[in-house]
Amino acid sequence: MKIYLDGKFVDQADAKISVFDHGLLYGDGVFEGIRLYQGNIFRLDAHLERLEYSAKALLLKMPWSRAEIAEATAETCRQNGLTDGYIRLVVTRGVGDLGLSPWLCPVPSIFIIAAKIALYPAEHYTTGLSICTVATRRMNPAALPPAVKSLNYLNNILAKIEAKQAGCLEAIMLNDQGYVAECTGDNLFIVHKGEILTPAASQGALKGITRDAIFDIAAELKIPMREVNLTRYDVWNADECFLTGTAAEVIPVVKLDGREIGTGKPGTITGRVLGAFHRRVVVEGTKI
Ligand code: PXG
Repeated sequence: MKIYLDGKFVDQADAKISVFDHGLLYGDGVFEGIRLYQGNIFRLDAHLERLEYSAKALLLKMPWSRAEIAEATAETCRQNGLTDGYIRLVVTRGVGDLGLSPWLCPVPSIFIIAAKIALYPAEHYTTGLSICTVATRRMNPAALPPAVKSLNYLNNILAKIEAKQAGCLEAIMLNDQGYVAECTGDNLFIVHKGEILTPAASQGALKGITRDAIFDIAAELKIPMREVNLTRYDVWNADECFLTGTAAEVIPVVKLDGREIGTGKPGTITGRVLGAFHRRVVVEGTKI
């Protein structure tokens, strides 16, 4: 596998980062997870815009243009002969001193991995996921804005550990007011009385690229959709529930905290959204 690292393509074994890189020492950096479908990078510009916003939030000045990063991303796919896969694009603060000071890290690093992704086991796309709510709360925006896709993912990792300990593949994280924020690596949606409802980003949800696509799909399918504050009660009493993410795409949820959602089977609106998503992934991509 060829990895793009600071302007060069290197073998996986040679793709190394310094132990003094603040991305490693402090989680000081930003990243994107992007999909490649039949030689098309899904919503690449939106991913690169989010990367720029995340970097700006950390005052991490990226010395590359969006076009340069886009080309490096496409070239990484080409170098690996990949037409379908998952791209991980990472920007670190770069090498600095021992000590937090980011201003002592003059040169950020960028690396791009284009590989395959293990989705949820295939059967869950037809049977649906059983998820739970975990005790770990989504970070307060006044501490670390959850909209920043930073290399510091411990909040989500702690929640993921709790999910696994409870025997679930994914879990709901509440914000510190007790409203549903999102899942550990996916955005959450419910269907109630024919409407699609999802928490606003201000409730602690990442502004997911797949989530954005759901707004477009809802408009296309003429299904009303709104951002609302959701409690667990709302999800327990929903007619349908589904999650979205770059890796997960659109996956139905049929149980939360031991309570069946709706009929306990993936819902019809979820199925229509999933179908519409699959029709869009290639056409909405940038050709590599
Ligand atoms: N919420 C969070 C916290 C995420 O990290 C999403 C929602 C979905 O956003 P997109 O843009 O992908 O539709 C994400 C992104 C993993 C993993 O291994 C998942 C993400 C990122 C990194 C790793 O499960 N999902």
